[in-house]
Amino acid sequence: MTIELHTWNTPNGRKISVALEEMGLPYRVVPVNISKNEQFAPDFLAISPNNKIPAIVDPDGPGGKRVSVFESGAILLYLGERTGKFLPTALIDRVPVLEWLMWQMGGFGPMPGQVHHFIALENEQDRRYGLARYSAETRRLYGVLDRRLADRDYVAGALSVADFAILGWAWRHERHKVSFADFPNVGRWYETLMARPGVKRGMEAKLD
Ligand SMILES: N[C@@H](CCC(=O)N[C@@H](CS)C(=O)NCC(=O)O)C(=O)O
Repeated sequence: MTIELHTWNTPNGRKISVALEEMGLPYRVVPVNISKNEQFAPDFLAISPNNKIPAIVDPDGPGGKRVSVFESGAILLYLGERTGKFLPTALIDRVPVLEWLMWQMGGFGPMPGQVHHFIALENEQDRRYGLARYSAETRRLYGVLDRRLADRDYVAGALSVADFAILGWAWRHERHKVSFADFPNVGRWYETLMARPGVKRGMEAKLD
């Protein structure tokens, strides 16, 4: 049955359209225009109480029951469990997927997200400290990722939901002023992923 994807055209939104396409799950986009505060509508808050996209509704969840899921990391784990794709079952193989998914959720998203905020400020005084702080942290995170990818194709062994999570933010590297020339292993990983037909469809899907 068709999954509802409540989303908008943002890095966190793209993680899920990419995952759904790669997993071959049918879905229908329900746009939530966050620039018009639609994330505060009671119907949306009922499935996403933190007023943030993305969220999904699976009419055919566990036990055949309708289930909603918010927080992109939780959604990726849910979809991985549901399909058995891009989420290994053996604990020893799952550990690095969980590590790199949590790494993305805790840092490689919140930090470049702050760069996107501060870079857009017009007042130079307001801008300077925040931009310096969050740009440095964002570059540090790219360095961590670059070292991780030095001797492997994907962050956690086989291609996994952790790659989809990280890709959503790497997709916006130009906006947070990061050049892959400085992080060549990330650049190689990015090009490999973006060349996949499923990723392409997920990146091109109309989310707004
Ligand atoms: N930790 C959340 C973050 C989601 C998030 O920050 N969503 C933003 C768009 S990328 C949003 O909906 N912002 C609207 C708001 O904060 O009111 C996740 O990964 O799902």
